[in-house]
Amino acid sequence: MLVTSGLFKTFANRPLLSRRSILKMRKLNPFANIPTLMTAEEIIEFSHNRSTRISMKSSLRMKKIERTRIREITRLQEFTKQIKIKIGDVVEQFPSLDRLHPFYIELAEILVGNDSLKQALGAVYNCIPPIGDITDKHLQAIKLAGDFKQMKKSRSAAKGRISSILRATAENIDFVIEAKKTLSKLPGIAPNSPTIVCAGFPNVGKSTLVREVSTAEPEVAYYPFTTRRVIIGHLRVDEHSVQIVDTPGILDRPMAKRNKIEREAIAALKYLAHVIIFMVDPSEACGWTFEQQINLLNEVQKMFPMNPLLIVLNKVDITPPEKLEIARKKLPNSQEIIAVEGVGVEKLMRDAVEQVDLVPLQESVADYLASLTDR
Ligand SMILES: Nc1nc2c(ncn2[C@@H]2O[C@H](COP(=O)(O)OP(=O)(O)OP(=O)(O)O)[C@@H](O)[C@H]2O)c(=O)[nH]1
Ligand SMILES: [Mg+2]
Repeated sequence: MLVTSGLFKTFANRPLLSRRSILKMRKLNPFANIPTLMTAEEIIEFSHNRSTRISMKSSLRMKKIERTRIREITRLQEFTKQIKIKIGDVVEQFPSLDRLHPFYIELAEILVGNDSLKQALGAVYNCIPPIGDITDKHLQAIKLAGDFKQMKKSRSAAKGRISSILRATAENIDFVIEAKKTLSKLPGIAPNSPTIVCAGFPNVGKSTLVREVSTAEPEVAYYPFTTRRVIIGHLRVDEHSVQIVDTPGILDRPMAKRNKIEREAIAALKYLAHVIIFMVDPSEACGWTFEQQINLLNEVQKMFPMNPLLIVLNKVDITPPEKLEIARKKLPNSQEIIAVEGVGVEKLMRDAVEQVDLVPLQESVADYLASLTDR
């Protein structure tokens, strides 16, 4: 528990953000707003049900065959209309990848593959013209049909052929649905809030720190690779609303050898970090040596030379004095914390926010607010 008063004590008793506003933050993920999408079979069944339930108005004085003709035409039109709406939903409700925040573009690439996603969306969309053609052709046949049987036959032939087109692209629809499921779990990012990204080897205590200072509740465990995706927490540092990003641990190895989870962490550093907190565990209780952690630190500094970076020695409560001495000598500009007890974390957050150039962020918020009143 926290020993400090003021800023962080408030978090323990009263969360910074209500559940509602946290849900709202999630909505900042463009994939979280996509409505539920139907599979090919669901679309067919839904459209069929709609088409059989449609009521049509026709005069009772009309001949029975003409009333049947109108009914068959209306049913087929309704079937096609619903199919097109639902196919349109799959494609149009998906945010246009090119216009997204680069973090989401990169994550979509890592998690689902942007080319595969675009190809699946394109294939689904390409079903619409042939469906229109089949409908027109069969509507024409119904209009010209001389008896009931022919009318019904044309209507059901059209529905059968349209259903086949849809079934042929079922895999593409499934791909889009899966992609939506995966991407909607990504955190929402407030693009103009100062953002601290916490990185380091697995098991060094990143999630412990993020839990301690923010609204996020990432899992903490004594074993490595606990955090498997990027998690965002929110906190207030004086008058600033700040985001802190917990990342999966990264190992000291070449980029080409990194797995999807590590690449997610790198994407957070690359696209979200205004300031990086690089956490080192000098006790080596994490399972990796101090030297290995230094190598990773050097690599991260090389990858992001423009980013302010704070080095933090965590777990100083269990670090033997001789190891702590070596760490202090090697990293003279580091801060020491005990994340698990909240010791040193308030100063760390203040120092991190101080590193962020807030002026451009504030200006972009001001521009945004001004653009709202201009309308
Ligand atoms: N003694 C001590 N233990 C700590 C401290 N901070 C974290 N730990 C412990 O270290 C272990 C790993 O903590 P996590 O926060 O899960 O580490 P992580 O860096 O998020 O790990 P990954 O998600 O696997 O990358 C847990 O058992 C924590 O309780 C600390 O300051 N002192
Ligand atoms: Mg973690």
